[in-house]
Amino acid sequence: MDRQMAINAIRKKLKESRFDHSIRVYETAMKLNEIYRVDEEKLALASILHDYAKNLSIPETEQILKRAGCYEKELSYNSEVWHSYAGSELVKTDLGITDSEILQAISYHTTGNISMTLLDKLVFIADYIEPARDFPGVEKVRELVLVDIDKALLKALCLTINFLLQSNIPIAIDTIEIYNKLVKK
Ligand code: DGI
Ligand code: FE
Ligand code: FE
Repeated sequence: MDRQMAINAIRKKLKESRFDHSIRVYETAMKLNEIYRVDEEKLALASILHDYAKNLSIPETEQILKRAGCYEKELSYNSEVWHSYAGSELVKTDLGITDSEILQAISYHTTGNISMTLLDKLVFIADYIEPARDFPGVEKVRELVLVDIDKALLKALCLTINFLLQSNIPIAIDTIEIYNKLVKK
Protein backbone atom coordinates (compact mmCIF):
# COMPACT_ATOMS: atom_id res chain seq x y z
CA MET A 1 0.00 0.00 0.00
CA ASP A 2 1.50 3.32 -1.07
CA ARG A 3 0.21 6.86 -0.49
CA GLN A 4 -1.66 7.07 -3.79
CA MET A 5 -3.46 3.81 -3.05
CA ALA A 6 -4.38 5.09 0.43
CA ILE A 7 -5.71 8.34 -1.07
CA ASN A 8 -7.77 6.36 -3.62
CA ALA A 9 -9.13 4.19 -0.79
CA ILE A 10 -10.37 7.16 1.28
CA ARG A 11 -11.76 8.85 -1.84
CA LYS A 12 -14.09 5.87 -2.18
CA LYS A 13 -14.81 5.47 1.54
CA LEU A 14 -15.38 9.05 2.74
CA LYS A 15 -17.65 11.99 1.95
CA GLU A 16 -15.94 14.76 0.00
CA SER A 17 -15.56 17.10 3.00
CA ARG A 18 -14.03 14.32 5.12
CA PHE A 19 -11.74 13.34 2.25
CA ASP A 20 -10.56 16.97 2.00
CA HIS A 21 -9.94 17.04 5.78
CA SER A 22 -7.89 13.83 5.54
CA ILE A 23 -5.68 15.35 2.81
CA ARG A 24 -5.14 18.47 4.93
CA VAL A 25 -4.16 16.28 7.91
CA TYR A 26 -1.71 14.42 5.65
CA GLU A 27 -0.18 17.69 4.39
CA THR A 28 0.03 19.07 7.94
CA ALA A 29 1.71 15.88 9.15
CA MET A 30 4.29 16.11 6.34
CA LYS A 31 5.12 19.69 7.38
CA LEU A 32 5.48 18.70 11.04
CA ASN A 33 7.78 15.89 9.97
CA GLU A 34 10.30 18.43 8.69
CA ILE A 35 10.84 19.09 12.41
CA TYR A 36 10.21 15.68 14.01
CA ARG A 37 11.47 13.17 11.43
CA VAL A 38 9.62 9.94 12.05
CA ASP A 39 9.29 7.28 9.32
CA GLU A 40 7.70 9.36 6.56
CA GLU A 41 5.85 6.52 4.82
CA LYS A 42 4.22 5.36 8.07
CA LEU A 43 3.22 8.92 8.99
CA ALA A 44 1.83 9.46 5.48
CA LEU A 45 -0.34 6.32 5.53
CA ALA A 46 -1.53 6.84 9.12
CA SER A 47 -2.49 10.47 8.51
CA ILE A 48 -4.23 9.79 5.18
CA LEU A 49 -6.18 6.85 6.65
CA HIS A 50 -6.83 8.13 10.22
CA ASP A 51 -10.58 8.78 9.65
CA TYR A 52 -11.17 5.75 7.41
CA ALA A 53 -14.19 4.64 9.51
CA LYS A 54 -15.58 8.13 10.14
CA ASN A 55 -18.54 7.94 7.76
CA LEU A 56 -19.92 4.59 8.94
CA SER A 57 -23.09 4.52 11.04
CA ILE A 58 -22.78 4.01 14.80
CA PRO A 59 -24.30 0.49 14.63
CA GLU A 60 -21.85 -0.49 11.85
CA THR A 61 -18.94 0.93 13.84
CA GLU A 62 -20.06 -0.89 16.98
CA GLN A 63 -20.35 -4.13 14.99
CA ILE A 64 -16.75 -3.85 13.75
CA LEU A 65 -15.46 -3.44 17.31
CA LYS A 66 -17.63 -6.24 18.69
CA ARG A 67 -16.54 -8.58 15.90
CA ALA A 68 -12.87 -7.87 16.61
CA GLY A 69 -13.50 -8.99 20.19
CA CYS A 70 -10.83 -6.93 21.97
CA TYR A 71 -12.48 -3.52 22.40
CA GLU A 72 -14.54 -3.96 25.56
CA LYS A 73 -13.01 -0.88 27.19
CA GLU A 74 -13.26 1.24 24.03
CA LEU A 75 -16.93 0.29 23.55
CA SER A 76 -17.63 1.88 26.94
CA TYR A 77 -16.37 5.23 25.61
CA ASN A 78 -18.48 7.86 23.88
CA SER A 79 -19.45 6.57 20.42
CA GLU A 80 -17.79 9.64 18.86
CA VAL A 81 -14.37 8.09 19.52
CA TRP A 82 -15.15 4.61 18.14
CA HIS A 83 -14.23 5.53 14.55
CA SER A 84 -10.55 5.63 15.48
CA TYR A 85 -10.43 2.02 16.74
CA ALA A 86 -12.80 0.83 14.00
CA GLY A 87 -10.62 2.58 11.41
CA SER A 88 -7.61 0.64 12.62
CA GLU A 89 -9.54 -2.64 12.29
CA LEU A 90 -10.89 -1.77 8.83
CA VAL A 91 -7.63 -0.70 7.23
CA LYS A 92 -6.30 -4.06 8.38
CA THR A 93 -9.19 -6.10 6.92
CA ASP A 94 -10.09 -3.91 3.87
CA LEU A 95 -6.66 -2.67 2.83
CA GLY A 96 -4.31 -5.30 4.26
CA ILE A 97 -2.31 -2.89 6.39
CA THR A 98 -0.46 -4.90 9.02
CA ASP A 99 2.10 -2.41 10.33
CA SER A 100 1.37 -2.16 14.05
CA GLU A 101 2.74 1.40 14.32
CA ILE A 102 0.38 2.67 11.60
CA LEU A 103 -2.56 0.80 13.14
CA GLN A 104 -1.77 2.20 16.60
CA ALA A 105 -1.52 5.79 15.32
CA ILE A 106 -5.00 5.43 13.80
CA SER A 107 -6.34 3.85 17.01
CA TYR A 108 -5.05 6.62 19.25
CA HIS A 109 -5.82 9.64 17.04
CA THR A 110 -8.97 10.73 18.93
CA THR A 111 -8.55 9.77 22.61
CA GLY A 112 -4.76 9.70 22.82
CA ASN A 113 -3.17 7.03 25.02
CA ILE A 114 -0.59 6.91 27.82
CA SER A 115 1.81 4.95 25.60
CA MET A 116 1.63 7.27 22.55
CA THR A 117 4.73 7.28 20.36
CA LEU A 118 6.04 10.31 18.46
CA LEU A 119 4.27 8.96 15.35
CA ASP A 120 0.97 8.76 17.28
CA LYS A 121 1.43 12.30 18.59
CA LEU A 122 2.12 13.68 15.11
CA VAL A 123 -1.11 12.20 13.71
CA PHE A 124 -3.07 13.45 16.74
CA ILE A 125 -1.70 17.01 16.46
CA ALA A 126 -1.95 17.17 12.65
CA ASP A 127 -5.63 16.21 12.99
CA TYR A 128 -6.05 18.86 15.66
CA ILE A 129 -4.40 21.79 13.85
CA GLU A 130 -5.04 21.17 10.13
CA PRO A 131 -5.63 24.54 8.42
CA ALA A 132 -9.45 24.38 8.45
CA ARG A 133 -9.59 23.93 12.26
CA ASP A 134 -10.83 27.15 13.74
CA PHE A 135 -11.67 27.11 17.44
CA PRO A 136 -10.38 29.13 20.40
CA GLY A 137 -6.92 27.88 21.36
CA VAL A 138 -5.97 26.14 18.13
CA GLU A 139 -3.48 28.89 17.26
CA LYS A 140 -1.66 28.24 20.57
CA VAL A 141 -1.33 24.53 19.70
CA ARG A 142 0.03 25.51 16.24
CA GLU A 143 2.68 27.66 17.94
CA LEU A 144 3.62 25.12 20.61
CA VAL A 145 4.11 22.25 18.18
CA LEU A 146 6.91 24.16 16.48
CA VAL A 147 8.78 24.11 19.80
CA ASP A 148 7.68 21.09 21.86
CA ILE A 149 5.18 18.47 20.73
CA ASP A 150 4.38 17.34 24.29
CA LYS A 151 3.44 20.90 25.26
CA ALA A 152 1.25 21.10 22.16
CA LEU A 153 -0.38 17.78 23.00
CA LEU A 154 -1.01 18.85 26.60
CA LYS A 155 -2.64 22.07 25.41
CA ALA A 156 -4.82 20.14 22.94
CA LEU A 157 -5.87 17.69 25.65
CA CYS A 158 -6.71 20.55 28.05
CA LEU A 159 -8.90 22.19 25.41
CA THR A 160 -10.66 18.92 24.56
CA ILE A 161 -11.18 17.91 28.20
CA ASN A 162 -12.61 21.37 28.95
CA PHE A 163 -14.96 21.03 25.99
CA LEU A 164 -16.08 17.56 27.10
CA LEU A 165 -16.67 18.73 30.69
CA GLN A 166 -18.73 21.69 29.54
CA SER A 167 -20.76 19.50 27.20
CA ASN A 168 -21.45 16.78 29.78
CA ILE A 169 -19.72 14.18 27.60
CA PRO A 170 -17.89 11.33 29.37
CA ILE A 171 -14.09 11.44 29.04
CA ALA A 172 -12.17 8.34 27.96
CA ILE A 173 -9.76 7.12 30.64
CA ASP A 174 -7.03 7.01 27.94
CA THR A 175 -7.43 10.77 27.48
CA ILE A 176 -7.11 11.38 31.23
CA GLU A 177 -4.08 9.09 31.48
CA ILE A 178 -2.06 10.85 28.77
CA TYR A 179 -3.11 14.22 30.18
CA ASN A 180 -1.87 13.20 33.67
CA LYS A 181 1.41 11.88 32.27
CA LEU A 182 2.14 15.10 30.37
CA VAL A 183 0.99 17.50 33.10
CA LYS A 184 3.40 15.88 35.59
CA LYS A 185 6.34 16.21 33.19
O1 DGI B 1 -12.59 12.72 13.52
P1 DGI B 1 -12.27 14.20 13.63
O2 DGI B 1 -13.52 15.03 13.65
O3 DGI B 1 -11.31 14.66 12.58
O4 DGI B 1 -11.54 14.45 15.04
P2 DGI B 1 -11.36 13.41 16.26
O5 DGI B 1 -11.12 12.05 15.78
O6 DGI B 1 -10.30 14.01 17.14
O7 DGI B 1 -12.78 13.41 17.01
C1 DGI B 1 -12.95 14.50 17.82
C2 DGI B 1 -14.15 14.51 18.68
O8 DGI B 1 -14.23 13.43 19.62
C3 DGI B 1 -13.94 15.78 19.49
O9 DGI B 1 -14.96 16.70 19.14
C4 DGI B 1 -14.05 15.36 20.92
C5 DGI B 1 -14.74 14.02 20.82
N1 DGI B 1 -14.55 13.16 21.98
C6 DGI B 1 -15.58 12.53 22.59
N2 DGI B 1 -15.15 11.85 23.64
C7 DGI B 1 -13.81 12.04 23.74
C8 DGI B 1 -13.42 12.87 22.67
N3 DGI B 1 -12.13 13.24 22.50
C9 DGI B 1 -11.22 12.77 23.39
N4 DGI B 1 -9.93 13.12 23.25
N5 DGI B 1 -11.55 11.97 24.44
C10 DGI B 1 -12.82 11.57 24.66
O10 DGI B 1 -13.10 10.84 25.61
FE1 FE C 1 -11.12 11.24 13.80
FE1 FE D 1 -9.68 13.66 11.59
